[in-house]
Amino acid sequence: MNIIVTGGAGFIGSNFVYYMLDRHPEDRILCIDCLTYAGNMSTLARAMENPRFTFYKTNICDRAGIYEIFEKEHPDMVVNFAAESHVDRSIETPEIFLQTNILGTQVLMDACRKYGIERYHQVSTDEVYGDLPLDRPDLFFTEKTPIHTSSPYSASKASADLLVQAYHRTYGLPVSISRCSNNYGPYHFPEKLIPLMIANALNDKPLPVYGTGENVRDWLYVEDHCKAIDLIIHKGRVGEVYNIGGHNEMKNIDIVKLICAKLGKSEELITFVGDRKGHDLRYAIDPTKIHDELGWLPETRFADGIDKTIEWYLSHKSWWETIISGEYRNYYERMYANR
Ligand code: NAD
Ligand code: TDX
Repeated sequence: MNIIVTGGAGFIGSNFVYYMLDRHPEDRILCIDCLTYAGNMSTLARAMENPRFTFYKTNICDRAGIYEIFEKEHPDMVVNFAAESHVDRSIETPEIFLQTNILGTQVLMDACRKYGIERYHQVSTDEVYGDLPLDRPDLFFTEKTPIHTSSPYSASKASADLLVQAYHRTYGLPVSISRCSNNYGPYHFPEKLIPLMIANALNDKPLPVYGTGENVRDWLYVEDHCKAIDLIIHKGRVGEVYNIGGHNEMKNIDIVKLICAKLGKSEELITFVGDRKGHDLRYAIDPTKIHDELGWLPETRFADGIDKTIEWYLSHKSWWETIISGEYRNYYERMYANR
């Protein structure tokens, strides 16, 4: 099979590229990524040596460029990871989120319609369901939970999901959608909570916790997410949505304290800063459907996953040090200086 993976130079996309190259020696992986600030060719260095991997530096909004790739490669499947993915940046500059996340999705699906496809898979997020209250631990997001978004990022992802469902109903495009909770693991860009705290702690810099730090996220090791998507594209039902989550809820402040403890750093580095606008309180996924239909369960316990992740950041310092010494410094200054 020829499988297009968009956004493969980013965090989850690159992990998926490596997962698929390892697990499916019969498949070719065609990565499309325009290399925004979040995309990194050094992440794909090992894949570039594999004859079953091809990289296209193309924007998913570039219709002519995307059609050209489809014409040449005759893909059997598309897995769309390409997105602007950081909530804080969406609050600062929403427009690019609407372009890439909604219009880029449309271009990819138009190409699928024009050239034919076995499966178009949209990688979505639990954030499309909005948030849950902190005092109702009995509540979880199911696939039937109404869409109710908070940030420009989540609104753009929800819009894309609706468009994907419309292309299925109207044009019969064979689609599937997965909505996943917060991922962590190797190649996570250091603007997100876990890698930012690891990098700052290692550099003895303040650890900026938004608001009270009581907000809850449901953490999933990235490889478990990749496995779930592999199952959905091969065995999942067309037209369906599958929630993917780890049943692993943690308060932000507890994650940051854990990182301090693991790295032998003082909790005095923790600095409470102004809250994120519209900050979602709690995400928690009910993964019953994907478990019952496809037998998926998360395999990595958080205790093991966080150790592997910290170990990875310790042994790949040049990967993240290169990132945080570049344009990232301006971002960090803008986002945190007067918070
Ligand atoms: P990321 O920001 O690390 O990577 C995004 C990648 O997409 C980058 O390589 C970037 O260069 C590329 N890209 C961005 N705009 C593009 C465009 N217009 N054309 C081509 N390439 C483009 O993101 P991530 O954390 O790996 O997330 C991947 C997907 O998973 C996203 O769709 C996101 O919404 C979803 N998701 C992420 C999480 C999470 O915890 N990170 C959780 C649930 C869902
Ligand atoms: O410096 C920080 N301090 C802090 O307290 C950062 C960067 C984050 N936070 C908080 C905000 C959130 O409550 O940590 C929590 C996690 O924040 P992020 O890592 O930015 O992730 P989140 O906003 O939960 O969104 C992530 O999960 C869902 C991904 O970035 C999305 O792409 C995905 O859809």
